[in-house]
Amino acid sequence: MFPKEILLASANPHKIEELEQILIPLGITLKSARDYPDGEEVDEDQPSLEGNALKKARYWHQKTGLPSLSDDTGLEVDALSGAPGVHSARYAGNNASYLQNTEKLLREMNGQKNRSAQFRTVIAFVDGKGREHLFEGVCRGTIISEPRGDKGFGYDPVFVPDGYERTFAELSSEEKNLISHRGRALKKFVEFLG
Ligand code: ITT
Repeated sequence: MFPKEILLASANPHKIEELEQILIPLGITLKSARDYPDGEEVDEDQPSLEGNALKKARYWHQKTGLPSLSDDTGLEVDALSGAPGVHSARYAGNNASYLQNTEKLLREMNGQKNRSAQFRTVIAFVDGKGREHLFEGVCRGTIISEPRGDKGFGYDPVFVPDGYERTFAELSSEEKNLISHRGRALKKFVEFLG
């Protein structure tokens, strides 16, 4: 049985949009941190995506009593031993913009022959009874050297998913959701809900 209401424990409007696109058609009412202006920003200080995802979902479940879903995502680049990984949001420093993070990535990748990488999303779900569940989604691809496209967010303009020629930033959100790390993790979550 689908819960009637789920709290999306994210402050990232792009992520919220991608999550809404899949969950709203299931008839689930979605709330987010924006509905609770007194909510605090959860410090993402854990060493893994799993740890940060659980921390965010637990905080919002405790605050609201609602089943709460969070998403922690990292770009894991093979030639950089998995960096920026869990540090993807602040690769170029605290409060770095998407552009600054992407520029740093391209500098680190300068001259690299092996450009393979993956996005990995961990969704944490704390259900109405406080039980915790984790779902993972991976999307493999290649880091290109010149950004292309203006859709999506984050590192999308430099990531070409395997089997495609366009970057994530050149795909519609429907196309991205079908094959993306987040879309795949969400699919497992929806299957779990039954
Ligand atoms: P919340 O924790 O509030 O959900 P956040 O932006 O801090 O939002 P993450 O720590 O999970 O989220 O994201 C890390 C960074 O990874 C994010 O700032 C983007 O730069 C990048 N990122 C996440 N999902 C992405 C996607 O689908 N496409 C491109 N980049 C993405």
